[in-house]
Amino acid sequence: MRVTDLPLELPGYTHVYSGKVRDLYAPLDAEGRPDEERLLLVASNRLSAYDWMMSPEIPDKGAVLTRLSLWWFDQLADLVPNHVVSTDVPDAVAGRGVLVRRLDMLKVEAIARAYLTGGGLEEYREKGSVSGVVLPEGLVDGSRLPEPVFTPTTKAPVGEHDLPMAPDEVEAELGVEVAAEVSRLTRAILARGNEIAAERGILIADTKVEFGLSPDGTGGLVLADEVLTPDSSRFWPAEQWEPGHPQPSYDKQFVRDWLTSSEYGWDRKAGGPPPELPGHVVEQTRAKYVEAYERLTGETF
Ligand code: Q0Z
Repeated sequence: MRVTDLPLELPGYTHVYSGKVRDLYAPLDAEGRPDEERLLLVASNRLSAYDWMMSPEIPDKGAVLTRLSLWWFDQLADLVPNHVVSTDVPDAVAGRGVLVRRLDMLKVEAIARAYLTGGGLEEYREKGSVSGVVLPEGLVDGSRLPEPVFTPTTKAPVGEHDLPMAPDEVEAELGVEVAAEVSRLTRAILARGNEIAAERGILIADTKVEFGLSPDGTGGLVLADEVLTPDSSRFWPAEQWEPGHPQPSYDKQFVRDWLTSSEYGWDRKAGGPPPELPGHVVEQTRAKYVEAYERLTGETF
């Protein structure tokens, strides 16, 4: 986050934390102390590409992704309970803020992969397996896996990269029982997501979800944070899916193409910051987020 982006001053809330593209606030109680049971999760309009924050922001991105997450929570409600309490939030964050139950978050990034690419592809090329799961021979970039594979990572601080966790490391962190449940649920969420999305022209290559537990120690795992959005998942356009090379990104392809095109000719390997996005790229990118929302949910944004 750039130092020029100050958190919002929301009356009745205090800023807790900001990630790259989202912000967390805590409601204040009558005595002005932070509520220990609730958080306000706010999705910003910020966009990152090639590990850089883009400027300007993408209008409506935070609201589109928030509505998409809320819709997915409903689609997944028979698999796992979620942290959502209310969408009654301050006007300044209307549509992109959600009041949630404050949970004890697990210190594991729960990732599942349904298609092979990125770090999973690298591991497969080296070892023929991904996170300890032996895969068939002959898979290439973009291949569909026989079934979703759980590929957890550590939660690294902002700016650092997450590292793969071996199954025994996850068990040491969570206990054998919770580790098995996190794996099962993460794979089930991605499988359900792809059942729904594939009919609507979108493939979800992989996804990252976060789970928490009630601080009172009762009850099982609760699905938190955002779920099955283009920020937490790789969305691919189904009609362009062609294993054997990197797949185009559903949401970020206009940005990537423009940044590396001759029109601007940004050399990302040279290390300098990216240019301001032109209006047409911002508008095309906004349209892709809206299109994903409308295709998946069947609702107008
Ligand atoms: C989520 C994150 C950020 C948004 C903490 N229900 C919950 N209970 C406790 N903690 C969290 C949640 Cl969702 C929690 N994050 C990730 C960071 C903005 C989400 F800056 N961190």
